[in-house]
Amino acid sequence: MQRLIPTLRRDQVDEALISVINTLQICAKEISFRVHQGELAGVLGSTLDENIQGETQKHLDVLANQLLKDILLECKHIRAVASEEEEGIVSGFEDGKYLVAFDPLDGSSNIDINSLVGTIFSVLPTPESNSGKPDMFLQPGTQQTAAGYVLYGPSTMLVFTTGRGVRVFTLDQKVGEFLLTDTDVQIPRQTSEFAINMSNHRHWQPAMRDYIDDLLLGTEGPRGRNFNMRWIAAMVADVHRVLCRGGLFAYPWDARKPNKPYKLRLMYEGNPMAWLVEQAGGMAHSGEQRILDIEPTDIHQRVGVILGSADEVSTCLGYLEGSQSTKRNV
Ligand code: AFP
Repeated sequence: MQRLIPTLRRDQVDEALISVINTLQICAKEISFRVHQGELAGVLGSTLDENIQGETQKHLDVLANQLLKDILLECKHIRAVASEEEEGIVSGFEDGKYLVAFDPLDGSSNIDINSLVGTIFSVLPTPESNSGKPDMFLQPGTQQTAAGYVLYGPSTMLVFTTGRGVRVFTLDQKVGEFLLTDTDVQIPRQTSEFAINMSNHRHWQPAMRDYIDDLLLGTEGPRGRNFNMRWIAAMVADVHRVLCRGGLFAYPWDARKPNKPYKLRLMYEGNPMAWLVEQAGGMAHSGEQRILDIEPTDIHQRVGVILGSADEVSTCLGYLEGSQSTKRNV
């Protein structure tokens, strides 16, 4: 089985980017070790703090964030990093070619139940302005040069794209190396499985409720077939399932917080996952536009997400079309 670096060279990836991805895989191994040690590493449980998003921080969130920052900022090709856990950006080498945005431990509420978590990352080119400020990161997802995630599950997997399809590597614990286990992930166009937090049903816009209600009607409804539901409560794991066997994943507009109606973050979750899904033949949409075309205005901005099997995402968008003006009438 092929190792990471030779695969990147075969894909003719730029040497500086290879170095960035190599640094990311070093971080992944460090975090994987601690996640798998669990209680034995003494890092489970919550801190007394909240992160910049107002969410309770877990000890492992803090540790993963620190590891990523410390290791990535040693790489001379990295100009700066932005993390879900940090208010501002952290600068690296002034002439670094790349920026890295990451969610250090997505799904961290799963840590204490020994369930799936992961690290999501997005690599962007340093813009000409090289301002050293957060605005360097405000580039649409179409500008990403690499994006992916590490899933810390029964096995640790590194899944990423550099724009030449989606590659999957599995960490061989015996030799401590990521080995290529899938060269070209493809999401089936059709699916009978969806993932959404159903407890938010009453807060969605009416068109989203109609779409999900029709899925639930199964053979007795307009879709004429039964749909299965899965929810791991970690985007990284739910999207991994979609990449493995298809499905629709959605975290849509929610009426509870009128000025912050979305939960997921564009730079650390929406963009990298959208690019992976598109590279695997799927679709990724905010409910209003293609996620990768969104011009970000803030490194921590949130976004609606509907992604997965192309035909199913199109069907869902068909329900939402023309309903934008009714959003506030839920
Ligand atoms: P945490 O990292 O704080 O656990 O949040 C993960 C997440 O943002 C995303 O990965 C999930 O899709 C979503 O939350 C699940 O949240 P709910 O189950 O509360 O809807």
